[in-house]
Amino acid sequence: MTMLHDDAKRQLQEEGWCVFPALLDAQQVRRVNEALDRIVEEMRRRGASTHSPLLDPNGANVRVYNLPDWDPVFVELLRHPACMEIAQEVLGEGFIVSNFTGNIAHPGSQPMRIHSDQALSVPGPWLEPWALNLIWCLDDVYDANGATRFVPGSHKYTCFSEVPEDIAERTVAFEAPAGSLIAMEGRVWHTSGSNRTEGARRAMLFGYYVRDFVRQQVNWDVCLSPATQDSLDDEARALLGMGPKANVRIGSALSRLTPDAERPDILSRGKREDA
Ligand SMILES: O=C(O)CCC(=O)C(=O)O
Repeated sequence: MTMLHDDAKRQLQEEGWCVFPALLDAQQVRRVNEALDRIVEEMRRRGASTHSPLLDPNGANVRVYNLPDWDPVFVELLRHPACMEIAQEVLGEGFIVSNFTGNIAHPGSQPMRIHSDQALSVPGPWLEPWALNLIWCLDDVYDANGATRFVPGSHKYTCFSEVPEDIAERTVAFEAPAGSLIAMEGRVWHTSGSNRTEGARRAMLFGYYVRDFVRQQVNWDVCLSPATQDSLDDEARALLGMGPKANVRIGSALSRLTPDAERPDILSRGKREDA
């Protein structure tokens, strides 16, 4: 099955984002939400803070990290066929998961600082998408409950000096029903919204994928418990960029281009010998 029809490809390329509705049915959304609730409950039981003061102005935003370590359902989400297809389309051959986190915005939550994820991971100029956020909506998301807000056209900014001063006023809220996936390439500037409802929760999960030469935000070999690591097959480990080898894909292709037999003589003789 292909998710990516021509219109979606065009929108991703021209606008930097696209909403894919109904990728999870109600039962799947419930299963992921239950797993998320269990994490928050367990964090509270352990006395771990769910407020990230560096990111959010107050504790109405509940942040959860290291999702693949908590429940296999999160690894399934990272490997969802639609995610693989979209990542291949936007990032091309050779992408890995840099991070996977959740942000549950409860009433009273306030926006974080506007940023692009690519600007957080690599220095400019940002000329191509080297990063991609694949965002799972676990509730209906809309302006009033604090849906992620993005700046249309901002994937064209190539450096900080091109970011306009009135960027906050240019933001627009994504709208998507629970079970949707929002694809937003790494150069799109965005922020969390403010949840101005009386009681509507807004839970979203952020799968952050990067080209495989970009250093990941977290080191899964360290963050995942031995039990989780044992549960992963080779494909999942490769997607998480795990194992002893890291940035070797481009190099292996280059060495195949220069077989020993074609090496110039000077290299095998060595300069000193000639002198
Ligand atoms: O929660 C949101 O809507 C945005 C979160 C985000 O951009 C981030 O955590 O970097």
